Amino acid sequence: MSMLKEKLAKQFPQLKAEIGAFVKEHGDKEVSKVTLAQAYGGLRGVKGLVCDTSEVPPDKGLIIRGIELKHITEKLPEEILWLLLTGELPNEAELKDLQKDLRAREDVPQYVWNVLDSMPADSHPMAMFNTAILVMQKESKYAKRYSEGMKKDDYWDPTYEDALDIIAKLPAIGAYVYRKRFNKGPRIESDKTADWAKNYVHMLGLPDPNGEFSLMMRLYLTLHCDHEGGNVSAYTAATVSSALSDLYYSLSAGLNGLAGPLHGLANQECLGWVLDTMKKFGGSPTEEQLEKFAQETLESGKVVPGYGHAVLRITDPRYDAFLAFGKKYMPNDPVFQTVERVFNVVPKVLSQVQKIKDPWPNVDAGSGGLLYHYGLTEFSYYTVLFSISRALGICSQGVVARAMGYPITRPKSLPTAAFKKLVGA
Ligand code: HAX
Repeated sequence: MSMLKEKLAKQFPQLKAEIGAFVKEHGDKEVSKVTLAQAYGGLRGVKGLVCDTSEVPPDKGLIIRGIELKHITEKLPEEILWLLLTGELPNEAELKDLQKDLRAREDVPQYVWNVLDSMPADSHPMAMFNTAILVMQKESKYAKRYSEGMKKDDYWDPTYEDALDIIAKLPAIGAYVYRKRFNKGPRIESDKTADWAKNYVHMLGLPDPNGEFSLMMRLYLTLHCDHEGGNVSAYTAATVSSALSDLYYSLSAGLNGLAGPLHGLANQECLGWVLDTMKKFGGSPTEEQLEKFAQETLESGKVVPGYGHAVLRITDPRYDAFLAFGKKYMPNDPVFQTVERVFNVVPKVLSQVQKIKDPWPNVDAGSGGLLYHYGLTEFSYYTVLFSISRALGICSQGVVARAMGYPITRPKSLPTAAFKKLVGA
């Protein structure tokens, strides 16, 4: 048994008992109220979900298992996966063991390549990526064990196996989606000596002469890993998973949500917006020009992508981490300079619009400029990168939910007439 699985096998029963006792003792206490505006407003701020892998306080941003993001930006994504699942960072032996386990699971079935090859040449990279995950559903160890009959207490075990199987394969799948969709040549075989992020860069086939791009990819795959349980992708995946659908079904469902422009697709839209400003003004625009461009975006009824957030009320620490990386490695890159300048201007513009609750940059405002610098210029691909990272969190949340035996999700809906009656309107 791998060291990670062994650790979880010890932890989970104890945690489940703790949570069981906690809910038994305090189960009737009120934790949240729901106003009519919240019911019609995407349930913003309603505390009705449990997520133990990470939390996002509005004034702090992402905290993974109690550790603020700024303290773990140097970590490998594999270390973050261990942290998400266990609540602790791995020691050297544990990390090596996990990396070895992932490597043993990384081979992708041939039929996945065949399916991707048969998709329309102009498919969106996210549709290709999510199709590849879904088509592998028949590999699910959870689905197989469930159909054979398994005790509820064992559900987490094959879910964990599915999680590791999927995570191990995602870099190769993502890289092939890139090479296929953008005519970059044949598939590149995995480098069995590289870590998860470096191997991904290797399989993308983009130049990385001094290893900087791999460093950036490590950071990218760490920063996007998880963002508590209420965002569209995590919540969707958890809902699908709560029906005891396996992780292949639930992860692809969640990532279909990530493909929306108000969620992960902002990643691609944001760089498009930055490049549009450069095209319009023939190079890196001045702050005055950017201010005008942002105003025009708002006046045309569009959102400024990469800015605003449903939960955060500060500059996203993930954006801060990207900005720091850019300042260190590409301070003179004109696209990066524009990204920086946008940050000096857009919050001021958005602050003047009363209805916008958060004028600050989110994770998507900074990453595109860095990817562009390293030659990953096809920005419709960016959400696939986001997905590979987010799979760490979604899969971890799925394993934990199975281990805790959480039930099927079923909030209550009412028709408008019933709400009118409820509030005496
Ligand atoms: N530009 C223009 N208008 C904005 C805006 C922005 N960046 N951010 C919010 N608003 C508008 C909203 O569209 C909304 O307008 P309506 O009432 O007319 O619909 C109003 O301000 C109130 O919105 P809010 O309460 O401040 O924000 P929400 O919780 O409703 O939405 C969003 C949060 C992230 C969806 C929103 O800020 C947005 O659309 N931002 C731009 C897209 C983006 O960057 N998305 C990525 C978010 C991070 C993420 O999930 N990455 O995956």
